[in-house]
Amino acid sequence: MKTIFSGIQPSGVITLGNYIGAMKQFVELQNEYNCYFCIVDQHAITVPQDRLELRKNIRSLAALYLAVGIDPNKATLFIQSEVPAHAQAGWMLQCIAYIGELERMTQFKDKSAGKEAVSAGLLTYPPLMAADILLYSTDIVPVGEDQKQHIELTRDLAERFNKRYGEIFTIPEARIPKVGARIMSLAEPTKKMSKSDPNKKAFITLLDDAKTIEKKIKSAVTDSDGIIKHDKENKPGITNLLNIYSILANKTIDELQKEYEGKGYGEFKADLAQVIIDTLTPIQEKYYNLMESDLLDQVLDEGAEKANKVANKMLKKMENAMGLGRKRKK
Ligand code: ATP
Ligand code: LTN
Repeated sequence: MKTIFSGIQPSGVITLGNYIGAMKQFVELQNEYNCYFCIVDQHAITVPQDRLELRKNIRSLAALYLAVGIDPNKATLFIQSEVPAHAQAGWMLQCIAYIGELERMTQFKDKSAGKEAVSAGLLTYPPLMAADILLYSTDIVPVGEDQKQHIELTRDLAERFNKRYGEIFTIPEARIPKVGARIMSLAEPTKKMSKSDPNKKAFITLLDDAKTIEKKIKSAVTDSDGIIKHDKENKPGITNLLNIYSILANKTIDELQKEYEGKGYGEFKADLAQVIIDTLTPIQEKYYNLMESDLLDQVLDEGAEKANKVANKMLKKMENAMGLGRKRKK
């Protein structure tokens, strides 16, 4: 069975973008692969986080993983900081990564642009992500389009390590969905929807209530020509809404364009809001039940135990390959 690894940052409540680009795939993949899904809290602290908010977001993300349908009997769900091997392997990989290649990462450029103080962690984040992936001999990494560059770097680091120190890493591949790999901001449809966007109108979270969803979709930026047509270049707003609609309602873009021919944005947006509400309502019901149960801690404890076992084995191999520590008798 091939292995899958993916992570989501607990840097806010996850958005429709995270759901469509990543989480929805996880649920489908867990039946066919040996899956590890991680709450990457150490990645979240590359930008400032309020400690209480962070704690809340970690727990909330764990509950959302389960609420969307991750089955802990099939997949391993765990928190990154509860498996110390990630930070340890991350350090070793930092030592084989070059500053130049880290500076070229677009996520680093975007997140550091215009900031006076940028943490060193924001720059060295990709080797930690590489460690996440490589520790589990991952074959496939399901992610949204924005992570493609980080997976390519992971492959480069793995190949460099294998060449220098011995073939211990599996070279992973990104798996990016054909549609929905880049859901755009509702406020600026040429920018990616992001859970840490300061403008709350730019995204819909999985926990938004019906009224909020209606309001946010109603105020989503479109254009003034009134035609519901998929045209990324000239109509990025409507195109983004069509993509969301198509994925959540399981209808093709063609079907939707026909259905809404001659109809206005108002009607289209009202229907789309309803489709989103219908998708999120059952998830939210499960979520609130989970937040009150003890199941969450049990799942995370078991997940950490299993992940630690697998990760520590690879960590030992890495230390051995690089010559760290002492040689030990078995
Ligand atoms: P942040 O705003 O804190 O940087 P984010 O919303 O970009 O966070 P991540 O936690 O970095 O989300 O990403 C989790 C997963 O969701 C990744 O696989 C990422 O590629 C995917 N993803 C993030 N934003 C989108 C989007 N707008 N469309 C599709 N997939 C996305
Ligand atoms: N960098 C990713 C989150 C992330 C991840 C990973 C994704 C951290 N480690 C390992 C896949 C595999 C992000 O910002 N979306």
